[in-house]
Amino acid sequence: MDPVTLGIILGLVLVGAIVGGVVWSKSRQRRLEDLAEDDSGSDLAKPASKSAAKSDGVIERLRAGLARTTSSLGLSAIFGRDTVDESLFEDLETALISADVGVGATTMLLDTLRETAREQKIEDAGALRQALIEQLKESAAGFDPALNTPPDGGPLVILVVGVNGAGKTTTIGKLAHRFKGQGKKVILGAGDTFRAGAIQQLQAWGVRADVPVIAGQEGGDPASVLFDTLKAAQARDVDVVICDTAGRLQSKRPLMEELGKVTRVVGKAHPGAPHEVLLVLDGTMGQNALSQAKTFTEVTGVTGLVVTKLDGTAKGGVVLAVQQATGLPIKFVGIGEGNEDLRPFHGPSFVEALLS
Ligand SMILES: Nc1nc2c(ncn2[C@@H]2O[C@H](COP(=O)(O)OP(=O)(O)O)[C@@H](O)[C@H]2O)c(=O)[nH]1
Ligand SMILES: [Mg+2]
Repeated sequence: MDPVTLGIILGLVLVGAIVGGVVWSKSRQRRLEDLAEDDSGSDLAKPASKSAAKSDGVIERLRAGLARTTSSLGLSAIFGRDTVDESLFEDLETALISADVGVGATTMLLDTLRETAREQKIEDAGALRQALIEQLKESAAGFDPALNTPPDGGPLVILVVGVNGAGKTTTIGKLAHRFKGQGKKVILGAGDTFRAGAIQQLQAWGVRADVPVIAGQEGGDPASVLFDTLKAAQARDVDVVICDTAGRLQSKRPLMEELGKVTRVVGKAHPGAPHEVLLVLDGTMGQNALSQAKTFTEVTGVTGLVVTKLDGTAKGGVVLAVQQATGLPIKFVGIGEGNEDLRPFHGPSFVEALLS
């Protein structure tokens, strides 16, 4: 065989091996994703026994989603020491602040923890860790993550607000999927008429979750689209209405005022609505999320928080501070981009997943 032919044959063999490898690794990735999907499921839509059997998987998934924050906290090294001394408290302070728990919240946490350590004469680092966990669980337990129920027996109307890119539309898609899995009749309103492609993005989620989307024109009046959505919901005897809105910067007053108008129009179309105004906060923003929360609360009467993208951040510590800082409950957390990657927030389990 001449060297040129040999070269061509070897080349073909090499290309074949590369293509085969890529196809194999893609199909393996798909199988892993399928397994992950199987593992999650919509808890409320499943029979109790099955859901209890799955609860380990759910905590594991939450823990995996929080892995970056957990490793940035580095608590294992801090609490792996032999003694409790001032340097341990100092390192703990640095760790909490770097995971974006915030200076104010960290100081308060540590003051209480020092006091507990003194009172209970805690000398063992493991026991101190447990005391911190208990303290955080206790403060988280004061917030009720349950969704409000409409007093009139009509549809539950949820308005979703937040700055651009926070994860509003994605959260709406996941919520639609979740409610649908619970056997509820859902309708979505494409109230973000501002951002290019926002209507199509919501419509795509509508197709995925198999729920209708009421939409108008890009650049149109969001209040009128949401008015139509509520009228459609009444006509079709829907259980849950979820309204998307355009991302607003908290510093841009007129946009915030427009959000106030949207809220009033929704209330006109259906007295008492919206029953929930969920403020979506991007978990990767850390402490900046807190200032957004404060401004939005002034304008729209936020009833609850959703913290997204906890899977992609080392700043998830903000979750430990945001309820205290705003006085508002976190109702859901986002831990990925898939249908099932929205978890109802349960403070004590969150603390367990993050710190245990
Ligand atoms: N990793 C991750 N990405 C998310 C999550 N929630 C939203 N995203 C992504 O964040 C980006 C912005 O989301 P989008 O819903 O369009 O934000 P909106 O402008 O507030 O509507 C998209 O690429 C989403 O896929 C989450 O919980 N985890
Ligand atoms: Mg959007």
